[in-house]
Amino acid sequence: MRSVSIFVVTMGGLAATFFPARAGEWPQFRGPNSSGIAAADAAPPVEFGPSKRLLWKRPLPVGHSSPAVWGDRVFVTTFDTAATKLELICLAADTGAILWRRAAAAPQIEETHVVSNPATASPAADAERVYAYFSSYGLMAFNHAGEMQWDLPLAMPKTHHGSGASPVLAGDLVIVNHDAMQGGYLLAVNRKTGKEAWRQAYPPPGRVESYSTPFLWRDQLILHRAGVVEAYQVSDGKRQWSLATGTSGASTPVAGEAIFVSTWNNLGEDDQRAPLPDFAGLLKKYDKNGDGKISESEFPQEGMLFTARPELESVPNSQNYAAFRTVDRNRDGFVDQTEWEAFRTRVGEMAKDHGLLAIRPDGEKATVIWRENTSIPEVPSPLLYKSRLYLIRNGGVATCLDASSGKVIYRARVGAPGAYFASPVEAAGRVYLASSEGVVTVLGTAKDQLEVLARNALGEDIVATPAIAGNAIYVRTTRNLYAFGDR
Ligand SMILES: [Ca+2]
Ligand SMILES: [Ca+2]
Repeated sequence: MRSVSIFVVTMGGLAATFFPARAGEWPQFRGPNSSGIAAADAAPPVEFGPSKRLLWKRPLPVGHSSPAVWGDRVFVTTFDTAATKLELICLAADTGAILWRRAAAAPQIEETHVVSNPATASPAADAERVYAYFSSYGLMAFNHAGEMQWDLPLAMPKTHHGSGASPVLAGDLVIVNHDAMQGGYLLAVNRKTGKEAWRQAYPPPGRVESYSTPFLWRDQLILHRAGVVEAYQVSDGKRQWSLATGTSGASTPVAGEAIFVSTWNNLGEDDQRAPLPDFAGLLKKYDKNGDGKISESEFPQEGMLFTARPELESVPNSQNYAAFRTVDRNRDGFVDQTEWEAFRTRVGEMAKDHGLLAIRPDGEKATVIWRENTSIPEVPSPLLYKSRLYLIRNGGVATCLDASSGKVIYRARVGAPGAYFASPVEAAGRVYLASSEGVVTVLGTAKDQLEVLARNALGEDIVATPAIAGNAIYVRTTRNLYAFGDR
């Protein structure tokens, strides 16, 4: 235990200096400490594309994970759909040549949401090893030559939509949010040995798994989980504080002086809530036999739209419908006025918790310093750069906020519509935003209004967050991994 306490002291100091990255390193999901902030001397191009500043292009099996970069190596996880094979692939950073590939012997493959994939966890890398995590398999570590260092199979959790969290490095540990509908836990494993350091079970009720990557802040791991933001001590996994809030727990927090979490509720914004008529309006539209209540056959067959994801209408299961049985609480086969108004009230209450929260721990709880409720992304994480927060929402709606006050500096469409799953990243004072339709928009950060420096169309769908190391930006589309930069 002594070595653990020494490590915590060291770690606190390191975290306070924000893990400055050196050139050529993008060690895990969203780079140094999952911040999305590249090394200070990173110099990726502004304008690039399939025929502009292309260093190399490598076809890969699908996967939504981001590349990790360490020195002359790029690591990425993939899923070969036809062969049902999960792999960690190592490529040469200068040529894109595949140096080695190692399969995870998963006994079964997790079911995922249609927009997700069993290879969503980005690898993490350090000078000695690379760590790969698949929810369907567990954790593995290899050295840079591809020799297995250790192997830690984990029972596959039961989830609604599959896993989404990536492993992160914290001191001597690799941390994994191995979440589940029930029985999920936070796991810390020694980097060198693969031995479990601690395992902290998430408190019940679970019901819905979370998808976010833990964020290391001082000596705590900040977790954004379904219905809660909470912190665990790095040294022993003990829960420190928690803040209950209605959120799906998809995006990764960031932190500076305060902690910023993009909590998201599918009823949280005006354009996500279908207008539900009052009971008189409901009767007028659906009460065909005029008995003053709505039978199951009168209720709209497709259900009643009650939450929407604007601009994602073409994505299967992206819109939510209220089923008749959800509203007919007493199961008498009719929706009456009491039930309908109770349903509308429930919807209104569920809508309350939502927004980008700036929070500060306060004993076993946390205080919300400020909250921004509008244009909050569901999946992309916030980016904190020079005391400003950058958010990108579906449709290409960018919001820039003052991190200390929450004041909106600007909110504007960047001109690249469609869904956004990739998180914003920063390098050389520029913010890079990748749309699912394959456009990487580059923003300047020096002005108080939107400044679009480039819109780079790759012509292929993008789900993964780009990685930036040295003078290159690595962009993974659903088919290829691209490296762009000046030779
Ligand atoms: Ca009726
Ligand atoms: Ca009823």
